[in-house]
Parts: sequence; C-alpha cells; structure tokens
Amino acid sequence: LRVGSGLRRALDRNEFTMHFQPQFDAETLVLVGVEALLRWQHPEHGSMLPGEFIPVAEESGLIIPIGDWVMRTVFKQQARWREQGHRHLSVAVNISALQFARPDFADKVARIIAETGADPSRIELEITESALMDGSPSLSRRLQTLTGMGLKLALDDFGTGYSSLAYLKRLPLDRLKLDRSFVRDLPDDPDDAAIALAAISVARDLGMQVIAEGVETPGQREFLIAHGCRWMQGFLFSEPLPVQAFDRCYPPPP
Ligand code: G
Ligand code: G
Ligand code: MN
Ligand code: NA
Repeated sequence: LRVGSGLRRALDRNEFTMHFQPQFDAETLVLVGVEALLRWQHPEHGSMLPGEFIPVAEESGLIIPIGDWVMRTVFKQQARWREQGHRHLSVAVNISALQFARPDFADKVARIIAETGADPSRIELEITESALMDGSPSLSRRLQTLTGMGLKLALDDFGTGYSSLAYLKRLPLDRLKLDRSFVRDLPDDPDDAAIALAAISVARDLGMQVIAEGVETPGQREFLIAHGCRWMQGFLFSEPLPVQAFDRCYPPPP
C-alpha cells in the first residue's frame, strides 16, 4: 500500500471528505452535536478510514496541511448549518497531537474562524489524552487561549492514557469522551463497567460533560443512562454520514 506518495497529492486532487456522526441526548433523542470524521476516497483502494492513513500523515508531517484543510472544511460547514437554522448544533473536530503542539496552533484556529465565519462557541476541539500528557508547563495557558476564544475543548479517548484527577482538574476541559473500547463490552464486563463508572464520576466531580462513543446496543445505552451518562454517539443511533445524508435525516428545527 503506497499510502505516503498518494497522501501528498490527495489534497490537490480533492480526495478527502468529511463525514459527520450525530451525537444525541439518549434520553430525549434530541440531536446535540456531530463529530467530524475524515475520509480519504483513494483512487485505487476506495474509501479509507483515518486509522489507515493518519499515522502516515503524522510521520510525514502532512498532518499539518491536512489538519488545516479539515478545520477549514468543518468550520465552514458549521457556519452553513448555523445559517440554515441549526442554532445549537455543536461540531466536534479531531486535532492531532502534532497540530496541537505547534506554537502557532491557536493563531491558526483564530484565523480560520475569522475566514469561515464559524461560531467558536459551537466548535469543540477533540484533543487526545496523550496530546495533553507532553508535560509542557504552558499546557494550561495554551488551552486557556483556546477557551478564551470561545471554543469548547473535549478530552478524546478518555481512559486510554494515564491522566490523574489532579492533573485534569487544572485544565479547562468542557467534555470528556469515554473511549469506545470501554463501551464495547458493557454492561456485562465488570472491568469496563468499573472504568465507565469511574469516568462518569470524574466528569461529574470536575464539572465536565461526558459523552460515550461507540454505543451499539440498547443494553449499553440503558447502562450508561442509568449511571448518569446521557450523551452518546454510535451505530445504535447513526453511523457517520456525508453532509447530504445528514441534511436529509436531520433538517434544522422549525
Ligand atoms: O472514522 P474512524 O473510526 O476510522 O476514526 C478513527 C480515528 O481517527 C478517530 O478516533 C479519530 O480520532 C481519528 N480521526 C478521524 N478524523 C480525524 C481528523 O480529521 N483528524 C485527525 N487528526 N484525526 C481524525
Ligand atoms: O475519535 P474516534 O477515534 O473515537 O472516532 C470515532 C470512530 O469510531 C469513527 O471512525 C467512527 O467511524 C467509529 N464509530 C462510530 N460509531 C461507532 C460504533 O458504534 N461502533 C464502532 N465499532 N465504531 C464506531
Ligand atoms: Mn474523536
Ligand atoms: Na475517541
């Protein structure tokens, strides 16, 4: 698979698209947001998932221009949805640790917000636990620069790193995303159940919202609701959708 050489040309050839996975309040089934997920329409290999090419993009440095394209595309889409009447829809975008580590990251985000007319208060940057564990003393200040611009911050893949409560408490994070690896075997697996309950209680103690990823079964949904996690995304509700399909399924409220 010659992913590397193809990746270099993929931006010029318009081979990337964004899909959007709806997020719900699982009690009321109200749509609360979407997570933007990158897809590569490879000329020979067809639709490729980020797991297959993001690592290559990170090794080669291409993640920076690709990440810029993702932010521009997603922010533009947020502005469009807001104009169409999706006033409260929050739009989450995944940020690679390498993007976040660049000293000009916040300036770049500000520039793309200005260019696209996006509402920063409806944009959520998903940053992985590992990206926050670089030990940088300026981490808290860099996050505050972003929240100061009105952006929301989510801790992605929660439970896969080793953040301590004390460490998280110092950071201005709005939301915690419970990784789908801990949702998969709910409610029967006692270890996953313990981790899910711990995550929900950490979020509550720190005043963060919690959202579960990868919810596929009614049993998982019921367990999570019963223990105080109402927000969810996953195949039980909807797979990630191209914009046209999203717009057909979820027209703006009257
Ligand atoms: O869509 P899929 O389940 O294959 O996504 C796998 C992972 O790839 C997600 O958990 C997400 O963190 C990452 N990912 C998806 N879209 C993007 C993106 O636009 N940028 C970055 N850096 N990562 C993404
Ligand atoms: O940021 P993150 O790596 O968690 O991205 C979510 C990924 O999980 C997306 O690539 C999406 O396609 C995938 N996904 C979304 N819902 C489900 C689900 O219910 N089950 C599984 N197995 N994967 C899912
Ligand atoms: Mn994510
Ligand atoms: Na995740």
